[in-house]
Amino acid sequence: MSITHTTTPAADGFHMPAEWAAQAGCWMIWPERPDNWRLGGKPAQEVFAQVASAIAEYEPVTMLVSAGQFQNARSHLPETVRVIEMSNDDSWMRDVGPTFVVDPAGRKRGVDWIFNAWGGLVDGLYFPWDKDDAIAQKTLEIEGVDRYRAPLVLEGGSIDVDGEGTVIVTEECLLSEGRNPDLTREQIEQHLKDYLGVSVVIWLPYGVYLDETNGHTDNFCRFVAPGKVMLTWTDDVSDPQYERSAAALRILESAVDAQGRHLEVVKIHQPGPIFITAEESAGVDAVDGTLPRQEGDRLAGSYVNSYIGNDVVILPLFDDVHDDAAVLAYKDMFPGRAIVTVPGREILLGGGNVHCITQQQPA
Ligand code: KQY
Repeated sequence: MSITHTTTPAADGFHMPAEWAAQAGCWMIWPERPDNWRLGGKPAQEVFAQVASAIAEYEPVTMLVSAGQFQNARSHLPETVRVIEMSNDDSWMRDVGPTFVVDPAGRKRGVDWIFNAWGGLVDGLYFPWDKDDAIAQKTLEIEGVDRYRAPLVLEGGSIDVDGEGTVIVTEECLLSEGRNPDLTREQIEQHLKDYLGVSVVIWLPYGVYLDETNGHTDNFCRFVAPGKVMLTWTDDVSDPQYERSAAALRILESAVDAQGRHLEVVKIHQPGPIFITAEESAGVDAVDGTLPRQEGDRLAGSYVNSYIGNDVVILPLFDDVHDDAAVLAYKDMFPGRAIVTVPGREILLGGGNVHCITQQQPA
């Protein structure tokens, strides 16, 4: 049974824990949309299966799959991965799944944000999105976890918490015209406090250059420990990413978190820039109303878009000169965890990466 509460998590004593806190498992959705994933999703399915299998070595994984893809997904996934049929519009569990919150007694509830495909009819990435908007509620029903329906258009990739009272967001995303045009910045901030159980909101101006999510922070800047963040960086001052990262750095260096700490910032040099090839572009179905994937388009590649699981971090790599430095930085940031690398390019071609396709459920 899952009850929907009309109060807020903060009022009930709940907060969103950090991703590095102990987890009960991880949720994903099987990719298949041919106007987003090239070749009917076949190359992406191989990588999603690789990510699921890697995480399943460390914690339970559930893969949500449309009816038509159930047998195909089942045959690609190890038996350690639970496969459940659930209709969907695409495969971004970070953004459509529930944000789990916990209280000091160890109880768990889930926040079900309004989902409108990253900008609705203004600059959303597909229409309709009703199946995706129902996924958080269905997930909570399956788990028997109580729910809050938040009065805010928001995706899980646009927030990052330290579990100790602080959240990072970007203005580019949360103040975008396609999400909550009738809410002021102060009203949005209050909703974040009420539904995430935080007291400090750190607003960065932008995310990664040309990120189709309007600059999700999970592709740009994330907590890796209390008082410590990683930030996508470039040393190339002529790259449009440079000013975005430099502006964030200035804010992070003067920020004070909810516990009164100044933040340590670890710069992770971006890969690439990475561009869509002619072959990759040709493999995506052209459909009116969805984002075209054209040859030469720059992709928002980032090493920050990883998954922190129990005893493990799943890190996307890009066959890039900056891969080795990213691996070293992760080993340093997460000394107690295995760093398992996966090929990031196929997921990036769909518009996100490992963090965007996963959603942790706290223990
Ligand atoms: O960054 C994310 N959290 C999701 C990316 C979605 C891209 C949709 N094409």
